[in-house]
Amino acid sequence: MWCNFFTPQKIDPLYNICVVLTLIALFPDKTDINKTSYISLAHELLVKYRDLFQSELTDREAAEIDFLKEKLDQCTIAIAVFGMVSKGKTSLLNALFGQKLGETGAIHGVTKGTSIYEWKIPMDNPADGEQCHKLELQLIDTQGLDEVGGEIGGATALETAKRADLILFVIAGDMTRLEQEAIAQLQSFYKPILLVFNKADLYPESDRHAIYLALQNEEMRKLISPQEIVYTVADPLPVKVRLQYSDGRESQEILEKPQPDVYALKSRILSLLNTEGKSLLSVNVLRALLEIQDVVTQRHLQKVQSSTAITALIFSIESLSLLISPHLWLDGIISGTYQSILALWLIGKYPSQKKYLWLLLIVAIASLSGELGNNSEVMHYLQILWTGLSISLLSQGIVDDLKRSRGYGKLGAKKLMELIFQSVPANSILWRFHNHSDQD
Ligand SMILES: Nc1nc2c(ncn2[C@@H]2O[C@H](COP(=O)(O)OP(=O)(O)OP(=O)(O)O)[C@@H](O)[C@H]2O)c(=O)[nH]1
Ligand SMILES: [Mg+2]
Repeated sequence: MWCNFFTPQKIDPLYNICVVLTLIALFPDKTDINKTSYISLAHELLVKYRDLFQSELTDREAAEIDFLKEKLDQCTIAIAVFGMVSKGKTSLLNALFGQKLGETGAIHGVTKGTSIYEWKIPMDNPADGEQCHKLELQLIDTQGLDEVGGEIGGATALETAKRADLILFVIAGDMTRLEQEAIAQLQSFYKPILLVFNKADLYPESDRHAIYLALQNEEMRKLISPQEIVYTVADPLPVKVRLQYSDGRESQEILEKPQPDVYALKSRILSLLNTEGKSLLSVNVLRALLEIQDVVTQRHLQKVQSSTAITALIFSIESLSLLISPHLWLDGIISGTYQSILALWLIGKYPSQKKYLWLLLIVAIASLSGELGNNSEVMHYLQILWTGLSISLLSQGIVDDLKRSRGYGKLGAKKLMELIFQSVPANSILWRFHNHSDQD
């Protein structure tokens, strides 16, 4: 882009140098995406971004990046359990772990706030040298959503939803409007959701089927695909059992509590984590990084725009110096010096744009040496025009690059996310989720 301000006929060798250098600067890094895991690539992006933008990040943003890095280092996947009160969220976690972790009860609002339970799961056939041989699972139990106004509006619920990699939304029958709205809201965080139809023991087979069909109506399909619905019985009601005695005593009816049935959900979670766990983790970390990048870029752009006054001042001084300078060779020195000062100042200010700015410096020096041999009056005015153009192109280039680097380019989280979405198997939850979000 810096070459626009040269005309090939005028300064041939410089034009060529500029084209070659621009191509080198723009040429992408040759990272072999197939040989490096997404986790490592996401990790690399995080670290690079943190190092380059250290001076631009607020304490909160730096801490968030450290948290994301830690998440990748530990291979931690957070699964948050949401739903209205008393749908069996805590019972479900107890059943999944096979032990009593949290209090349950028929009274509404047993769980207050959030509780985190950890679970380490080994991965199937991890490749040699591959990261994440074990995934550390964090299961997060939450307070019933109707306890916090039926919305994911409470600070804790909002934070939990943002941090989750996967959401289990627990219902216990046909869905209410409030539940549908809560799911729609959770979807705005771009997290895959499994719909857990708990308390299945309370419904005879025919009712269960009717509810299942209702969950697949057109409106519901926009929210959740039928493959994402799983039945569970986390804490079954006791059933009557008749005891027959062989010694002739009279038979007796007693109440016996059947075993919970969360097998389908457990195997669904485990297979999902085995096949897509790492992609899920990478995508969510990248999405969080993208959010930070957005905010930082926005702030950065405002600063660049506010530097326009300084740039205009530099241009005016440089033009004035060029106008009053008696010799062309002096013009070369003036313009070379100003361009170099500007480039060096910008390199300190925008370290991420270093490559382009060094390029500008090289071009400034090259232009100086190129002009020493020329001698014409027109060159005087061309110099001023060139200075103005190059400064304006430089500012525009920085703004454009910053905008681009937010999503794509070498520091772009979006580009890597796209690669991950392209690589996940068709019909996986991430694939469905991605295609589903694209349609919205
Ligand atoms: N029949 C039946 N009852 C269940 C099942 N799962 C949970 N329950 C009962 O539902 C009630 C609520 O269960 P909890 O696990 O406390 O529900 P929760 O969603 O965590 O409730 P809060 O923490 O209050 O929001 C308890 O009385 C459980 O015994 C189930 O699969 N079948
Ligand atoms: Mg609970």
